[in-house]
Amino acid sequence: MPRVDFSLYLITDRHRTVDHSLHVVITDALDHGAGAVQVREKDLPIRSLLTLTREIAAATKRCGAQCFVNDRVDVCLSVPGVGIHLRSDSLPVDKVRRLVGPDRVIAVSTHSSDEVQRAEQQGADFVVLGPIYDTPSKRAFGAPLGPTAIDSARSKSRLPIFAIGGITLESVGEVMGAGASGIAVISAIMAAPDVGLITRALCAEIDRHRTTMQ
Ligand code: 3NM
Repeated sequence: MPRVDFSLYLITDRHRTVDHSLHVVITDALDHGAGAVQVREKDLPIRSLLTLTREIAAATKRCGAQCFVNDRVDVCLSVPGVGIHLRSDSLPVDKVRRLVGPDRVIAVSTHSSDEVQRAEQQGADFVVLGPIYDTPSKRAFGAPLGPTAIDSARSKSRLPIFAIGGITLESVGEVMGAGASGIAVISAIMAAPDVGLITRALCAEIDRHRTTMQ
């Protein structure tokens, strides 16, 4: 079994949900095809983050999905089986690998093909690359990279690359066509009025474009 066996990576933001609790959104998304969930609740106190990560890890396990925690090696080590998602300026991947051991999956946020290559050399299991499109939370980092950044990173690295930043149902074809292994989303699912419906649609669109590429 490959360490990265999913193509729809859901990232949490409990402030973005509409009409539903975070738990309902996550359960619905997992029931309808999300293959991994990253717990990214930067403003939660550490004990609440630990509790939430435990709950989400139990939900992902029930569905055969994977759970990651954003940047907190201590929380990762406190919850069996949980992976870690590092920022591009977090502790280096090789140092984190020594802390978490060989079995935990390590993901890294990247913003250029150089960063993708560095993550690969240091032993990451996969990267997210972005922002591919405009997304409000990342405007401070300058212009979006555009889908050609995926092509360029793909040609220099064998790591699975997940496109992130403003990904919607309409853009799945373009990023998969550029060589993405999958997509990472916050608002497309978190803020959806019908989480099950959009999750199924995103999975179907990913599959359709994967098939087209083969
Ligand atoms: N990281 P949405 S873009 C958390 O480019 C995050 O590294 C990004 O949210 C990066 O799917 C991003 O709502 C936000 O655009 C993704």
